[in-house]
Amino acid sequence: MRSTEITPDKDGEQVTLAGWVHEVRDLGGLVFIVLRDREGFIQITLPKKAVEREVFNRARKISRESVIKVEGIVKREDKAPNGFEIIPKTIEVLNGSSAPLPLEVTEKVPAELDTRLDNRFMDLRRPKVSAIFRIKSQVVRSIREFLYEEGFIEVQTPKIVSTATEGGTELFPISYFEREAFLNQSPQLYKQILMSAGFEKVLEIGPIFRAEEHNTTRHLNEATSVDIEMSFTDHEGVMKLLERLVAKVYADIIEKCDKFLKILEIKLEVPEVPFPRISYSSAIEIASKSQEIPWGEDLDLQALKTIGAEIGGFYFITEWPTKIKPFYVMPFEDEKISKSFDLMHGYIELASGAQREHRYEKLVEAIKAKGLHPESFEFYLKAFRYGMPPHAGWGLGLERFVMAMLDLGNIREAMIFPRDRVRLSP
Ligand code: AMO
Repeated sequence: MRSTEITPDKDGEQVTLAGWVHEVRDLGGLVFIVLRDREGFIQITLPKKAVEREVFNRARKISRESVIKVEGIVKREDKAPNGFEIIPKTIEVLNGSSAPLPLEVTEKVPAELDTRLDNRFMDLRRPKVSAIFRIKSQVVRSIREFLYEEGFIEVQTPKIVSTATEGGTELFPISYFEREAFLNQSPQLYKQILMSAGFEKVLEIGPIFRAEEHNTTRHLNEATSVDIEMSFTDHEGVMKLLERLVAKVYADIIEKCDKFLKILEIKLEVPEVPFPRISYSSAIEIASKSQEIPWGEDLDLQALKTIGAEIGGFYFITEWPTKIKPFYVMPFEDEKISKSFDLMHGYIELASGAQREHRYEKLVEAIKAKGLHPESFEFYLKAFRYGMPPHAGWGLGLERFVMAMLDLGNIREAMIFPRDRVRLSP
């Protein structure tokens, strides 16, 4: 049984529970064990006179964080947390824990993030930490349900590839038999090829690898991307889909993860749709309050902080200069500007997307204009010569999304086993 399956009205019933010893309080004639399982805490009460001597003596010596199995009787007790306690008949130590512990689970003592990550198995026993991943799990489930409902087909594309897709960040090279290969930065090229294949709406949730040199609170070297691509639509169409998805996920989390939001002491509200849209040109104007950004340059952290402070919440920055976006974005008639957007939350970029260039000649030109070689992209370009429909899509960073939703100060808090510039283990 799990802790949440027991209620005070089970008074008198026999139950079997298993979990970790969160705390042992020895008051001489009375011993309390706080048992922790996946769902919560249960008080095991051992009055010296009411339990067998052997059980009593063993219980007071069990080390914290040992795994135990308890068989006992439920007793209604108003003073106990949840209104009941368990009077044990037997307590079996399934596996004892060593001492001292590498990390305090009770959350009474704060620990450095590095110590926590080094001992992540123990850190994840903390209810506040595990609540984040219970919510993340529901976020993924809600995203899937929403997109399946919209007719998307879920696909898996290769993570071992021969070319780059996104400019800007570096690739991780790997040895692939006698050749060099790379870990994929994004499923971009493959999801587009699937538009030529006639799939019309595809979804992928998978890892992306970015050799970001800098350690920041917003970057991981391995992150999870929610990617969609959709035919016969434009950038506006996929922006509307994205904001509806965000609102739906928030509504689901509020409805289904109330318990975990309470543990985290977070109150969520469903964001209002449509989200504000501001063009890149007006964004640099807002940013000019803190610094001058020449038109055509990317928005740095300081600029995004100024813009984020002014607009707040979710918003889109649209109409980016073509030259700072990847080759696959479609320019407007005024080719300096592209049909691209970023979804922001405060100063953090959560997603980017665009209508794509589906015209073969224009696409080849755009690849060349970035100093890249069309021959390296032949596997991709081929799909554009035999009937590629107009299409658009986006990629949403899952950890950034969870970070924004739960107001986490560091993206590492939203990844169970994060990879960064220095961390490759656990
Ligand atoms: P982009 O490179 O902007 O776009 O990535 C999409 C989203 O992925 C997340 N992300 C990251 N999260 C954590 N750490 C990182 N190092 C990291 N890099 C990216 C961000 C970002 O907004 N192919 C396009 C998407 C598209 O146009 O469909 C792309 O990859 O949240």
